[in-house]
Amino acid sequence: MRVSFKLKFLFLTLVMLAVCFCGFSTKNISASADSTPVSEHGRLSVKGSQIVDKNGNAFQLVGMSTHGLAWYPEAVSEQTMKTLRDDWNCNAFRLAMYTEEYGGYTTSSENKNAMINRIDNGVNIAKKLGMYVIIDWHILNDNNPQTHKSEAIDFFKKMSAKYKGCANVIYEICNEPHWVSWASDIKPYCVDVIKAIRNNDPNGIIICGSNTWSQDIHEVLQNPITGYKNIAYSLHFYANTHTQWLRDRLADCLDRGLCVVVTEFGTCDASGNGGFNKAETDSWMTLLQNRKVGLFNWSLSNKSETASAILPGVNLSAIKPGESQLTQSGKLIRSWTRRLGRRTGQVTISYANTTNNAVRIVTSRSDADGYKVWISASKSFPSGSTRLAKTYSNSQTTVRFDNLANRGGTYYVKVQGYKGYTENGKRLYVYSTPVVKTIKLAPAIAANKLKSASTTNNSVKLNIQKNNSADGYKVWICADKSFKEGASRLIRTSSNSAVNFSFAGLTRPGKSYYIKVQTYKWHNNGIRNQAVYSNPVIKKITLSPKVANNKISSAYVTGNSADISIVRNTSADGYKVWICADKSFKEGASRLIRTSSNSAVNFSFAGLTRPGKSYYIKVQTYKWHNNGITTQAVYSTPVVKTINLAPVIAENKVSSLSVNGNSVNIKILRNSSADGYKVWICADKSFKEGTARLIRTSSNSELSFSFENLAYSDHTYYIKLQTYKWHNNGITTQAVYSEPIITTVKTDPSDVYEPAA
Ligand code: IDC
Repeated sequence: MRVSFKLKFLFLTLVMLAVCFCGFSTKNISASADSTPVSEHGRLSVKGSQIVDKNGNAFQLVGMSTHGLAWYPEAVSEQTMKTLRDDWNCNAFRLAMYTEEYGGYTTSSENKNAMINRIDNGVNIAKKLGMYVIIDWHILNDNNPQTHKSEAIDFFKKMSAKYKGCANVIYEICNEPHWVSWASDIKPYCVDVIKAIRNNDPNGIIICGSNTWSQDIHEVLQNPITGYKNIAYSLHFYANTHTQWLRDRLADCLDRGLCVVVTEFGTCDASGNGGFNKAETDSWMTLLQNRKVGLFNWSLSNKSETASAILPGVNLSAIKPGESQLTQSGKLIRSWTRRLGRRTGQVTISYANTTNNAVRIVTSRSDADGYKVWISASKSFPSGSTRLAKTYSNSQTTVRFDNLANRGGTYYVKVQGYKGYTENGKRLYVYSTPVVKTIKLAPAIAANKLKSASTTNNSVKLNIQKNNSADGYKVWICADKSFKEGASRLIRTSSNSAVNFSFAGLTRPGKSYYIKVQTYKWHNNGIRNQAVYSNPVIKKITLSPKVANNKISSAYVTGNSADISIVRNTSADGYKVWICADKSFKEGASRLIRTSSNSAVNFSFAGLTRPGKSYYIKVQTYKWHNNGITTQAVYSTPVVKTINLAPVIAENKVSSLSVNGNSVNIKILRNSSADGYKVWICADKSFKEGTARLIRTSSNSELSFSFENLAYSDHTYYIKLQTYKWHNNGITTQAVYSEPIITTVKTDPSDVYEPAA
């Protein structure tokens, strides 16, 4: 059993692999087809110094910041953002909406409306692509956030009312305050804006700026905003201006529990132009990678300045995958985002099937190099008692754990997709967010038993044992042991009380079939509702042979009896013959004679009560047959015939007798409905053949009978008279007789013998 099951599984796996390799390419599967950063990670939140995803796992935001939405709105296009997502591995982008500079939000009501439209457009694209998006209130010239506080509150009220349910959106409420005080300017501003947002949106992450162009996060640490959850702080750096001292500050603040996001950084001077510095940028990126700090590079524009990622003249709304349209800064940033944002696509358990000691898991398919599936009886997956199965291609999504110790018990299964890459000669892996599910092994279902079977030459009736805890049974019949679909027939019940199964119309009389019985029960394994089966019980069943019809060969009836003779069938084990006044042959109303040998072919029914009337005779030949389960009788098709009992023939009478020596002359009365008469004479009452003499007429008008030269003189002779009539009893034409009338006559003594003249 075990071996064949394993072989079957191996075979299935090979077939599946073959299908995968022949049917379609396993390459070029975009994770985006099924899952997106937001569909995988859901609503983000702040946990200590870390941004975490919906599962509580550390999550690093990786993306680009737009330049000012007023300058370069065309960068916010679906095509460009899709390139960032799928080629750059960005999971987020930032919408920088200047407040004062060049067409900024506060500069006119026209500009304000234009900005709101561009933010909405950006959020819609983020939603469509499943990317996170920062709505950035980009103060800069307006160094003190208090300057436009009421506009900021109004703006964020609108945004939070609109996007409160949207997991994509992150609010950044003051880009870069400077020359002000954290405690008395920035913090109070932030608290007021936070209040406004929280009135609508209780959960969205809010990022606050700090003094000195968002570098003074250490001041925040002394005096953080309290009473609100999901608050983070921004740190901005430009790699050629802000170096190790600012990295040390970041590391220190993180160590002390401040949640920091680098919502803006450049690879160059703080001016945004000149001083491209790869080495410092790499040092920063390494720190951010190690600490999983979110990062947004300035900027997604084609302006001719060092910070721009895109070459001048390139159409910003249609950035293509690859490096060809990128500046040196863009190339460096892309090389980092491709590493940091690398993902496998979310993997989960899409199907599970259990037995009482094994489970087969099918994971969803993603852009992974393979899948790892752990199983453990403990949710903590302790290394000693956890088993791991790994696949090596993204199309190989099935793993199986056999021989689990806790039969019918509960297990935990953890699933992750993985993808390998090489960095600095080292092989590294990125994993999808682990998904843990509870799996309940199937209960054991007791095997069922075939209790009895009865066959005909083209049908089988089965009776199985009832299993009160089952949800139903499956019973198959097949001419061979394969039970292949198409070649086998199946009856499935949906209740445990249906225990009788009939297969009719089978085509091989006298031949063997196989019956498979399984009991099943519905079982929720944690992933789906599945049927659990007992071990199959397979039995061979042999259809009955055809038993030839029998024939009634002759019948003889009287007015109250019927004698039936049938043709002998030498291969039979006996016969059953019924008689009944009607065709029902109901028990009680019919009489049955059963023989137990094929040589008893004569059947007599006496004491019938309806002379001259019809009865029905049914004849069946039977044979004992062991069908594999039960020994049963097999019958021929019944043959039913009508039989007519004899009518009553009136007795006749001798009207005169005359004796002449040793001769007797008899006259009888005529019976006009008879077909003739029989008259015997005998020296004794025996009327034995040989000793009796008989005269038979064949018409009812011959009424005179002479017996001459009787052997004994002076002797009392017996005369028997019977009237007869031809009668078709349904099977045979026979004579029917009246009751015999016996009279006596005495021959003359020899001395009074008068010889004939
Ligand atoms: C710069 C742009 C530049 C634009 C200028 C407007 O790169 O094209 O003319 O703003 O004032 C920041 C700011 C960001 C700056 C950037 C570079 O947040 O708006 O963009 N920078 O100076 N802080 C530090 C550097």
